[in-house]
Amino acid sequence: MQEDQPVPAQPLPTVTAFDWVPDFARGLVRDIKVRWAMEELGLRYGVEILPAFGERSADYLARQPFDQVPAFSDGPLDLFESGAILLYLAQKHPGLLPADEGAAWKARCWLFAAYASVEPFITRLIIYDLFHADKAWAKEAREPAVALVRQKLKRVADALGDAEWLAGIFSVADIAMVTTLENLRGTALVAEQPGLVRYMQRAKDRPAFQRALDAQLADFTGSPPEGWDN
Ligand SMILES: N[C@@H](CCC(=O)N[C@@H](CS)C(=O)NCC(=O)O)C(=O)O
Repeated sequence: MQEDQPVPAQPLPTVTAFDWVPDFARGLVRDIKVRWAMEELGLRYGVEILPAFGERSADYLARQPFDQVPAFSDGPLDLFESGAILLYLAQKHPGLLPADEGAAWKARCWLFAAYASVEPFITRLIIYDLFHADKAWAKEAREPAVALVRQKLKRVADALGDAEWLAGIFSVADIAMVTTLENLRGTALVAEQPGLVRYMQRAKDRPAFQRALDAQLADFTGSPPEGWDN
């Protein structure tokens, strides 16, 4: 290429997000994890807004086989699963994994722990509370579900101890864990673990988190489906 010719602009990495979600989900939709990581890394990104309801484009399933958000594109690369996207970003750009190899693996372990050892228990409880609270079977099932969430929260709190972050420095493990625990915001369960309350606050006080949250909220410009009663 001749020197006087402008270098073509690279398309920005892009994350998908919804145009509308009900109030209880605002700030929790998983594109926030990707936005937060991008903000921490100081990287610009684009957002592809998808209709939350109705038809999504035919090729979207090829990029996100579960027809969910987020999907992430970086040049020719299409990724799905927010945890994989976090790991991709942390491996591509310095800043969100510790430099020490052992500590970096500890961060990866904690990222997987957020998704595999904590999230399923929280999700079950949230489903009972949000969608089945009036059903007798859910009322019965809630107590053992809460007990399991309490147990997981205690394990995370004990492992964190007095440390600031799960793997030494702030890392993708903390983005994964904090956004997972945030799903309990409608309950008093995190409040039972003062160490976790401080941890969550420390993380959410980061300007990058606030920018990610503001950006997600600002992108909810759509309307609820017809007949929706919030
Ligand atoms: N394990 C996936 C879960 C993705 C997911 O549950 N996305 C939700 C939003 S937070 C979604 O798109 N829900 C709409 C649907 O399932 O139709 C990830 O972490 O990326």
